[in-house]
Amino acid sequence: EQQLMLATQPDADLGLKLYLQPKVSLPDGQIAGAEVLLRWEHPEKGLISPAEFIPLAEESRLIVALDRWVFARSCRLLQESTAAGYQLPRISINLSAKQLQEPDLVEWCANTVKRFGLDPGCIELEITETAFINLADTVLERLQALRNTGFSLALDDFGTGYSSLTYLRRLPLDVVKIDRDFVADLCQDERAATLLQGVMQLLDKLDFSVVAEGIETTEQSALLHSIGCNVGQGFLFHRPMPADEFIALYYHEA
Ligand code: G
Ligand code: G
Ligand code: MN
Ligand code: NA
Repeated sequence: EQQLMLATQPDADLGLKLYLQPKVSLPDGQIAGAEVLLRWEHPEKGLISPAEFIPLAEESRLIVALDRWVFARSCRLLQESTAAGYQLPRISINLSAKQLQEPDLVEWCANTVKRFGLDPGCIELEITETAFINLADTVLERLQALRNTGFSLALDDFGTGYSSLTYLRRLPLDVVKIDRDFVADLCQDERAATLLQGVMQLLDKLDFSVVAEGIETTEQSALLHSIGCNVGQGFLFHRPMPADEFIALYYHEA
């Protein structure tokens, strides 16, 4: 337990690095934010994707410490950037399902942003749909409290869960992220495009901001924009990159 506590300290060197993937406004590509994605620099094997180690960490409470380390590191990045004269756009941080089971989640997040002198409004928390399969009242209250504290909440991987529409009705959300499987099918499959067009109208009526993930082609980008999606993320625009590269890119563009 003590080791878990230590590991959440942002200066602990775990061989882990924060990468940032820009979110851009469609269609002009201006940077509107960034998602923090973890990378593990293994001394022999090189860069290891979180797709390989996050599922393992999720089998135990290690994921709680890992997510909190990412959160604290991200706060430190924002603080240090501001001190160096670089004001970064809003940063999105992934929270795993297990995190929502932690009774001290809200207090910990609020204390951590305060410790770094940050406004919670500069952080968005991304939570994958499948985290809500067992939607307990305590979880709903925790989400509401996070939002009341000032964090934005994003529903990640929208459309892949079992009751996506229920989540839209019940969860206190600001942003919905369209899963990249939808985006991948968009230009080959007319029914996928029609479905997404209807979904976009629905999300617009419910006043959610929408981000499309996994945009790889200009055709996808143009189609998404034509059906009302104003923000996107994907290899077409930028791959995830080290934080210093992101800052250079953002300030070069700004
Ligand atoms: O960056 P990449 O696409 O390889 O990420 C693979 C998976 O790992 C994605 O599902 C992504 O959401 C997840 N992931 C990346 N960084 C983090 C993190 O800091 N915390 C959690 N919980 N998941 C992450
Ligand atoms: O689960 P989550 O949505 O957080 O996953 C983010 C993952 O998606 C990261 O691992 C990131 O590297 C990956 N990703 C980002 N853009 C693209 C893209 O355009 N195509 C594909 N295939 N993956 C992407
Ligand atoms: Mn995500
Ligand atoms: Na996602």
